[in-house]
Amino acid sequence: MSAIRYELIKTCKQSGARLGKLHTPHGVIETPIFMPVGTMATVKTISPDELEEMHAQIILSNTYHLWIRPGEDIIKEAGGLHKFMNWNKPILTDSGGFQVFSLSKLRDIKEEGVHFRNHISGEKLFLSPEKAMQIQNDLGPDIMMAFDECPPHPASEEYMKASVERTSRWAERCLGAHANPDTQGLFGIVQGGEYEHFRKQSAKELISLDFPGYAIGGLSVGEPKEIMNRVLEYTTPLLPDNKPRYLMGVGSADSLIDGAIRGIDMFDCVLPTRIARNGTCMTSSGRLVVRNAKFARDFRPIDEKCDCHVCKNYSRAYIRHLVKCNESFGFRLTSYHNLYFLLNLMEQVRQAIREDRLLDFREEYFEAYG
Ligand code: PRF
Ligand code: ZN
Repeated sequence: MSAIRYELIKTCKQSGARLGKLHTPHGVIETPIFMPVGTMATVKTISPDELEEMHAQIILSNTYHLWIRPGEDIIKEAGGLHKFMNWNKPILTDSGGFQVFSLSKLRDIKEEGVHFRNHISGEKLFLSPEKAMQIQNDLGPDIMMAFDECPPHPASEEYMKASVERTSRWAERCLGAHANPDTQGLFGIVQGGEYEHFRKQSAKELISLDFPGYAIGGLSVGEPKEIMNRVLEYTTPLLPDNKPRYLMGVGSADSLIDGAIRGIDMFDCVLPTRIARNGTCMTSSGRLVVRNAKFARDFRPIDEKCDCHVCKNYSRAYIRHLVKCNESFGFRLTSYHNLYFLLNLMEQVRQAIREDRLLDFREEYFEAYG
């Protein structure tokens, strides 16, 4: 029995977007969904109670960071990541591959795995498909990710071919090393950059290994949005209808809508919480930089159309003051609002799919967004 089961409820007659349910050991997730990121076993500044209050259904954490600190042995001893951080809903962990590529300058990719240096202490480390599986088995998330390579953008055809083929071999090793397939689902990651033939090859090789879900990696790495949309247009139809599709590292409001239209079910990104910590808010009329002097005497909420706890109780002027003074409560308020905003956007996307009107919704949304 697979730990993860995707149930397709319906497809939008206007756009082909999918409304579904993802069954996991820690509950059912309604898709399409945005997953807040809790890299260090905490969604920065937000408590698990607050995440529940804003209807977060699943969060993401990172193998690489938790391996380095505090170490997966300590989290295993605590009874697993859910218990350790007091979050009893589903958790997905990324495999560490991407974090090694984005955080470590000195790295050496070999067939057996990747040698690199700890981005904090400089200590020599080695991560492989087998090690990434052992760490994720010890952490105990509902969904684990295969150990892949996210190639740089742009990458030559020659480089991409070698990388995609290695990612497929690594995926097979991940399946072989996975100790708990009955309680933890392992997703494969389709790579191939913007080369249609490599996306096809990658999807085909991974599908033959029969994962309970598939991610699309290697996007949002510096390419224009039109390219990402085109890659999604030819990649999602290659994936099986009865498995979830996860677009990794994408979290701007427009890309969530455009991804859902192209058949994506799951998204994650640090964007809402990262920009919140420098005083930028996502709103129904676009981004609002609350630090800006023009908000000094603006006593309206961040977004007049938002009904989150922050928008019901605090003004732009107050939040600007806190953020300008580096008060941590200010960053809590902007982080809470931004996460609520994206979770609420996905609820609206699901409703538009139910009503077969996601393309109309997109038009209306982009009109207001400016
Ligand atoms: N692979 C993994 N994690 C990721 C990515 C990837 O390609 C991306 C790409 N946007 C974000 N996170 N394992
Ligand atoms: Zn709000």
